[in-house]
Amino acid sequence: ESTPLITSPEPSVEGFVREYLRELNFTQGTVLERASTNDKYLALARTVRHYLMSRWMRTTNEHLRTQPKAVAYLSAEYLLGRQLDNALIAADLTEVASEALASLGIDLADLREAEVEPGLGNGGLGRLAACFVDSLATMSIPAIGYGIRYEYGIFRQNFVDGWQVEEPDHWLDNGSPWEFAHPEHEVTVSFGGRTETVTEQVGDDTVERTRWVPGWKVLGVPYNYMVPGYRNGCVNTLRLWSARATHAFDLEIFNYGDYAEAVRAQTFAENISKVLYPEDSTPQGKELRLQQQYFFVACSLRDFIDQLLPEGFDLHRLPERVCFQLNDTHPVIAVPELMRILVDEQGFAWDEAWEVTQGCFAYTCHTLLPEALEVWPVELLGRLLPRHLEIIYRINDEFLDEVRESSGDDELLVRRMSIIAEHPQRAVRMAHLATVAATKVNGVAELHSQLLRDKVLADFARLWPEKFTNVTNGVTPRRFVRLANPGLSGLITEAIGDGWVTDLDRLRDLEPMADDPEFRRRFREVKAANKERLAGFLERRDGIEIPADTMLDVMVKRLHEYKRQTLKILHVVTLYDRIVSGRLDPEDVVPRTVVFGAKAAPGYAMAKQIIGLINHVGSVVNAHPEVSRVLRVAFPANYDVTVAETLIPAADLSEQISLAGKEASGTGNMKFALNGALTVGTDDGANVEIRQLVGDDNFFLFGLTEPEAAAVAEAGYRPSAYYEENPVLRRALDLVARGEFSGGDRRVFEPIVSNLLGEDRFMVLADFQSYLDAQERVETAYRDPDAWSRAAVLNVARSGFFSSDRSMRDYLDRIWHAEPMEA
Ligand code: DL6
Repeated sequence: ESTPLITSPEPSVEGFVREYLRELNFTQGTVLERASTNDKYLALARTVRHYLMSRWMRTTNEHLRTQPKAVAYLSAEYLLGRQLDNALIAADLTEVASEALASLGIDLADLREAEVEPGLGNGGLGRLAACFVDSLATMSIPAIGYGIRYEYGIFRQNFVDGWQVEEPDHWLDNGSPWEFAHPEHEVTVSFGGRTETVTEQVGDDTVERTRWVPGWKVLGVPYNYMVPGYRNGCVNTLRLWSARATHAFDLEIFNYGDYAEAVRAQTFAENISKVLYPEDSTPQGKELRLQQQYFFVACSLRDFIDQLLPEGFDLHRLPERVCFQLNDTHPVIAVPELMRILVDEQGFAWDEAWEVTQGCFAYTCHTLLPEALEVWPVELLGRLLPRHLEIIYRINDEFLDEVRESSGDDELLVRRMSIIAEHPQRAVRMAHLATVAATKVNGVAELHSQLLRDKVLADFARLWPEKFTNVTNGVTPRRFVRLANPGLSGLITEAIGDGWVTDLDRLRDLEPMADDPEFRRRFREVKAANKERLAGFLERRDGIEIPADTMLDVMVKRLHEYKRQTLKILHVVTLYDRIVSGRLDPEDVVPRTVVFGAKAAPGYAMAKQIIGLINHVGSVVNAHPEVSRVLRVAFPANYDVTVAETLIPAADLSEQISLAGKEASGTGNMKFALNGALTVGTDDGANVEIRQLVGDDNFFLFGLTEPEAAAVAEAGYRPSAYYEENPVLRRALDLVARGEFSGGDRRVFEPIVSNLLGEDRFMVLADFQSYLDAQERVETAYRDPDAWSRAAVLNVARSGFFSSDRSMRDYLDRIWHAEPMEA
């Protein structure tokens, strides 16, 4: 029985004013006349929380009372974006808050700007996790998100002379009004040490048990965040863990009088949740990263068992109560951790424990690049988590027996499938461990799941075909349409009602509007207003000028060679060259502004070179009197969720140009289509499904297909042949090589040029001509604004499938088998 709840206030303007002033005076400790913008923002955030609080308490209580099957999403990253507006729309409070603030002489828009977004993720994978928890709450699914409360999120990107410079992200500096610390629920996490065998008497039998004798410990303190569903009374929880030194640790050292050592020990422990690793596709053999991974899953499993299950719960039944979804391999160390809890702490027999464990985990793979599949050197894992390594060995032994039995002792197959790699060093293959343990393994788009089955995990798919499934990614329509694009939202709602916000398939009802000239006109008006809003935003933020009336051609995503920002910039160079050399009359060019947004992992030298190239080309293009009349390059630094929300609704053209077979899904591609941009893209990731749905006529396809690219690679790809045979390509590359964009210095971009000519792993040169042809088709189409906007409206109407609500339904049907709670 829980105590009666104090209910949240009913929304009214006067009530809101009262709550707000109370927060400002009593919590923030200031008065309106002297309050800083940050004071006003913090008071507003706390006021909004009041209105969600009783829903949150009620949802939590209901979960504890009814013990439904829950989804526990384990993710090392959540790229949340700003919280204020999302909380306001979820609680249906935007108007009340804005009127209330206006009556106090405050503009809500000014306070929005004061919020620093928590950048607790690198890119698509972390943003996907944030979309998923939003959808789970909106669908009233009992769910909890577990992750890490990094003190420093993804680095802030700056450009100095066009080159990326990273700065720390002090996102907590001004206070974080959306979190609730619960030190009383701290969890102790152990590391290091050794294992030992002890004998125990169980009844008449003497049994041998292994025990872990850890070397050191840290504490995990949970911070809870509300995850409000959209106007449905449900508020789920996101629980992020922060590391603290154990008290015993520093006290002991203090007693010896070594103050400096005590502080060092504390720093050592707290480093675990200090900073987000700024890598998203290349594993780093970093000890601290493995510490982070184990830290957060150990806290989360302990928390789920101790806090969310009733006392005395029979853990044999755990699979009835939870599915732990492993978001990529980062949380996979949870598998041996659960085995350790069941076998070592709960006294389960190995087989019993394995059955429970296999029933509790499911694994999502998010990559196709072999180098992005995480492996941990056995030496490191054994030093940090000796008991877990033993458990992994035993899982592997039993698994390999199964492989031998089913394959007639095919030792080559055994080596390929083993959880332990032998070369170049002994290491644990986390994707293999996840696949062996999981009830289901899914890819994130149809093509990706097929390639997982056929290539990356083919041996496993042959052994267990029924384990493999697909769930195509999705994005939340609340943040990426309703909030980010109020103009389009209003237009849609006026046409088909507001049900689309939680049932995005309803966008189909817009299809007939594509043929209505008046609707198309208003659609164009919305796009134009969004471009104006973007222009103002970039002017204020970066001093970047976006000319009115140009096609907005946008490529925003992490900087990675496989995504091929190089192909886009070579297109820009080609346009520049044609105009400067007089082969193209600027009058014949559709004016366009090419916008880039991309962070490069700090250790990824080639990606940083490409950023330099884009900025240097941009400077030359923008400074050229003739070229800049029809072509501009804009590269605002520090692309993040907040920038995305202003940029995507303004875009005309969405660049999704990875080499086919390399991008697992992409989710930016979905956001653009939903906001009425047309895609120029390869047959890769979710582009395939986008094109199928929006129709060939409304999508600019180019490039090799995955089987074609594989065949080219197989036959021995020679990029220089394309350079030799294509004069347009040759001119573009020669310009870069000759130093046209680097003040005549040929050395500056030499690594890019020689990489493209010598290796070009992602076949930029092979796809170059096809890409130029597609861009010609784009130009032709854009010259007819009415036909373009018809295609854009059809993109919106036919993209409802890409709601993360649909992704959640697919996970529920195919993997989780959990049910929504009664509203
Ligand atoms: O599934 C979310 C997102 C996909 O949309 C991208 O295509 C994919 O590149 C990204 N994967 C990663 C890989 N990280 N690791 N490991 O970020 O996932």
